[in-house]
Amino acid sequence: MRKEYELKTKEISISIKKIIDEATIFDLHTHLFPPEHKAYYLSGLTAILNYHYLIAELLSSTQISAKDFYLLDDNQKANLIWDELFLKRTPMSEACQGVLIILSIFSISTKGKTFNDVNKELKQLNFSDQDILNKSKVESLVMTNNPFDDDEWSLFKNDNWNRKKYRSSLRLDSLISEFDKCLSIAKKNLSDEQDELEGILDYLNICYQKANPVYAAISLNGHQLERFINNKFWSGILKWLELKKLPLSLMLGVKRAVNKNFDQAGDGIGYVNLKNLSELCVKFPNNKFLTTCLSLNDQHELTVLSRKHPNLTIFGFWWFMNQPSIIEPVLKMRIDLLGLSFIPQHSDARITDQLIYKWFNFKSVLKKVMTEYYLKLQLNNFPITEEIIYRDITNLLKSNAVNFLNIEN
Ligand code: HDL
Ligand code: ZN
Repeated sequence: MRKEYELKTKEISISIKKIIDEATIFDLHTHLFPPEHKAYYLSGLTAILNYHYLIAELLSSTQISAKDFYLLDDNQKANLIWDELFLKRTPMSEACQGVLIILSIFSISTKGKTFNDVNKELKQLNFSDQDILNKSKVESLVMTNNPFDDDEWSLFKNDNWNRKKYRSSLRLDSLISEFDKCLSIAKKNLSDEQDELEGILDYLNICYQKANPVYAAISLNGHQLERFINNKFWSGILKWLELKKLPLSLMLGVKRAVNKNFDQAGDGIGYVNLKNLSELCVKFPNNKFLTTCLSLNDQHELTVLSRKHPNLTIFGFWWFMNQPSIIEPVLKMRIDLLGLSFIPQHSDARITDQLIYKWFNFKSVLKKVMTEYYLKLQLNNFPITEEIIYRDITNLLKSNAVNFLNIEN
């Protein structure tokens, strides 16, 4: 039951903590799949330690070569990461502390234990995806679904999984990185006389019917964004998205394969000119753009742009931005400029267990920031009640995203 009266100063932080701890979440962007998609469902300590953030940390802080590392099997890799980053060194980084948060929330102590000791204890708990979603308070999440990866896309051949819990998206990066493969997949489903755009769009229509996505998504570096604006093919895709009332999630400023040897751990940050994003919003006023930037350098301009373009909504602390030390100042900047009308976070989780630590970390920063802002409001004679706090936190962690996507949660 929430307190109806105006909160006293000393009650505000207690109410904020309680309401944020209990708040359920709509996770706007993840790489997760339901357990029924067996080959793609990832959970448990081997998967947790094979996270590419930890691989990058291992390969850049030890003399272990990427070539030798990738010759190992997943258990050997996990063992090595555990020994090097958690036993021989202090697990101080965000990604290492994330592993410790998961284990501590599962009440597993790690003091001097080997990978096998911890792995055995975690396996015995035998948590399901729903157990993990309950612990992290994630009510539903959006997957990253690539319609041009036949094996991954085979998820939509079945109806044995929960489509409200696991929402789908249309990830379109392959249309940039491997266009010919996309065309051959599209043509497999359709007649030959159509032009490339028609062929791709007819295939995407089939995928749309099967997957019922909540948005389309693409990650772009600066050059790709620049070329995106006056490109006939992408104008056609944007026209289709408008007709389908599908927002486009633009994930900007990634530079793929900065270090090719590091495989999935080798991507980095590339320069992006956000004037191009502004031009895109003006040129396509009927398209809705969800946007996040990878570089700290772009955050202020992105937030200001979101005040200028009603069809631009910013979301999340993406990848290298998802560090508690960065989130706090940037979250404050976003609130200063936008109030609470943005989607503050997504997990980007690749292993289901990660939902626990990624949302634990964000909720910790959110408590601190919201307490500071509500106390400021109170000093300005604005009465704070639990009703107000509950409404705001529900919007930030769920309703802003659900309403933007126009879906019932
Ligand atoms: O392109 C993306 O969606 C990124 O999130 C990449 O998947 C990246 O490898 C990642 O996992 N970031 O957290
Ligand atoms: Zn991602």
